[in-house]
Amino acid sequence: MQGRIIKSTGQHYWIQHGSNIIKGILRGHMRLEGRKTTNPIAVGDWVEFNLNSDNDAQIKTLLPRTNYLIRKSVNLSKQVHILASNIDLAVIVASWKMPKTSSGFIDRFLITAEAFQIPVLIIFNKADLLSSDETRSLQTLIQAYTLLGYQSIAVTAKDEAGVKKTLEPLLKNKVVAFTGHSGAGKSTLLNCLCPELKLKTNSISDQHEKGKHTTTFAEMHQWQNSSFIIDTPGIQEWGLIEIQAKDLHLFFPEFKNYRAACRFAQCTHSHEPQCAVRNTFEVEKNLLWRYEAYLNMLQSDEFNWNSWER
Ligand SMILES: Nc1nc2c(ncn2[C@@H]2O[C@H](COP(=O)(O)OP(=O)(O)OP(=O)(O)O)[C@@H](O)[C@H]2O)c(=O)[nH]1
Ligand SMILES: [Mg+2]
Ligand SMILES: [Zn+2]
Repeated sequence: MQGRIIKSTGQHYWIQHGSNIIKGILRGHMRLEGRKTTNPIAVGDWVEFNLNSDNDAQIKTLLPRTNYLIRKSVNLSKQVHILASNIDLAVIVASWKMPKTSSGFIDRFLITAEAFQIPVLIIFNKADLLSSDETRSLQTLIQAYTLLGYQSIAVTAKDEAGVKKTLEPLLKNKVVAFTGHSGAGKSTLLNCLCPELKLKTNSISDQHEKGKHTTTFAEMHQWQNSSFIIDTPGIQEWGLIEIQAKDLHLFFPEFKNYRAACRFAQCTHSHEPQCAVRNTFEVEKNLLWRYEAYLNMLQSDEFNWNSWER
């Protein structure tokens, strides 16, 4: 029997099989095979399973994934985690404040999605909290991401009808994954789209202006006939994984038109003479911040420099 994982607690899995939802567990060997990640089976995965005499599922095979969103934590545990798989659209719910989403976090999300060519949408939520100066700065950032080819918009969940009108055409008839920091408003936005879901939400902590990790397990919610959204628990950091330093530049779409003009075929676009990428972005100042973000990432310890091949 085949089905799709719609919820996982790590211990238990819920599988959509036709119109039924079956609770199941993993066969032991699968836990071992997936030991690279904290979750060998992720929400969105297609699996093969058997039913035991109590009508519980035993998951025996993971079917090949078309894509997935993967990250590692940057803290000491360095845990690797698949947020969702087999998706049509990856959405980052970001907020300018309460909590602040850094551009480094957004860039790492974009690079991860680029690795599988997953279409993305950047939603800047909580527009109601911004001063007019902050609104102007946000508009500049939105224009910059749009220029790079990433659809990005500002919304406020305070305006439920506005959210529905803006997001419905962008999200319907797709399998969409929502990710972002805790407290950015992922579950609140989903409730705007489909109030019947009644997803739990929680206020931001007064002291740290951070979320309280209200959503604890990833879960795929059907909100229209053929529309699905995976709500995921908020994450603090987005460490890159499965990407080598020498390939990082491939995931910056704005470099594409210039790379071939670099003097060296293996140019890292950092220190080499006659680098067309560096020459371009040092002149075109409006995207210099992304080039600088690239240089910062290259130097970060996310990459294993031993694997650098020249
Ligand atoms: N002012 C304002 N508050 C919002 C907006 N969207 C969400 N909130 C509030 O922000 C808080 C956190 O929202 P949640 O939907 O729980 O955030 P989340 O991203 O699901 O967080 P986790 O489940 O912890 O990952 C709640 O108190 C929401 O009411 C918004 O657009 N404006
Ligand atoms: Mg939530
Ligand atoms: Zn170069």
